[in-house]
Amino acid sequence: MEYLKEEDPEASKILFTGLDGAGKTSIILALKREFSKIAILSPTRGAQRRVFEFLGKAVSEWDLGGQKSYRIAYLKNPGKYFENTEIAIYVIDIQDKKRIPEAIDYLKDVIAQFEELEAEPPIYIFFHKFDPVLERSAYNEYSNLTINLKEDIKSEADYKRLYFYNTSIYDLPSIIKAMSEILLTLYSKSELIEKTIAQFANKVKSDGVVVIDDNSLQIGSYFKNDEIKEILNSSTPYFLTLNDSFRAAEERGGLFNKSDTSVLVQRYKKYFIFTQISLKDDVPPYYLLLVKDEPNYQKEDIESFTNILKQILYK
Ligand SMILES: Nc1nc2c(ncn2[C@@H]2O[C@H](COP(=O)(O)OP(=O)(O)O)[C@@H](O)[C@H]2O)c(=O)[nH]1
Ligand SMILES: [Mg+2]
Repeated sequence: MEYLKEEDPEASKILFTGLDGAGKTSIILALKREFSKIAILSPTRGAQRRVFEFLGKAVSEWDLGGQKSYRIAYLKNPGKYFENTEIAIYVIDIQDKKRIPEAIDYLKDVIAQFEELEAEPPIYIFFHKFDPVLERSAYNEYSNLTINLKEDIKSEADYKRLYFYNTSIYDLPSIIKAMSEILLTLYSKSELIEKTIAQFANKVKSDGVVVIDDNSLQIGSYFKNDEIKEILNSSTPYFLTLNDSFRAAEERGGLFNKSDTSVLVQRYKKYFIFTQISLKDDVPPYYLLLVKDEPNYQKEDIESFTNILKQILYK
């Protein structure tokens, strides 16, 4: 993984900001668990600002609020904080009603800084802590709150490129959905799939991964080197044939349990894991083939990878 220099002035960045306590670090940690290997470039050290890398982008996390000095610091030197912002994500804790006016105030501050720099990056506002466990009455209340907030912000901020999401760390798909939609504005779908597969390979310590659709077409792949590429590409037909015979057996009399259609095979002194992944209810399954030096893997890693692909392919 490439490490980006923290203060590289040319690199565009994702500004990830909002009041302290809004939930920014928690969102990053949730993403980190799913994708793993988010490189924290500048660790928390009491500072209000740190930078990490996510799918090839430098993301700069930055707390607003609290000490007045922060506000003064960035007002004095807006370029340092705001320049080269490709995308801004602004997190608002909707459960902390007392601080909502403050959150909107700072948002307007952020927008004013962009205007000062004659920049107009899209701003994605996360109405965060919209937890699925909320009771129905509370759910309706928050639902109305976000609808009203959205209108308030739109009229108060007077900024064209505002987009809104309801998110919660207890509803991981809400975060993955928001992040993949945002990243899809920066990358093409196929680039994002490639980056996600590479990150997954890294997480499960695999030297090569291919994702194949029902027509045996590769929709994305990662190969550590040409040798692995060769091995995987020449093995794919074998696994697809194997899969066909499984299916035939399944149709004949249910030899195999549908929910557990993964196979582990040793070939060329390596372990191949082949599994069917379902990305949408009414479309044929996709297939995942990965090669490793060790036969172990975590089902959960494949599940979360599948969830991410789902969001990218069928949002
Ligand atoms: N209920 C709820 N709490 C959350 C959520 N996300 C974060 N939190 C909590 O909010 C607090 C502040 O979160 P943190 O990530 O440190 O905020 P930051 O200052 O913006 O980085 C922590 O106690 C988190 O556990 C969420 O989606 N729902
Ligand atoms: Mg934080």
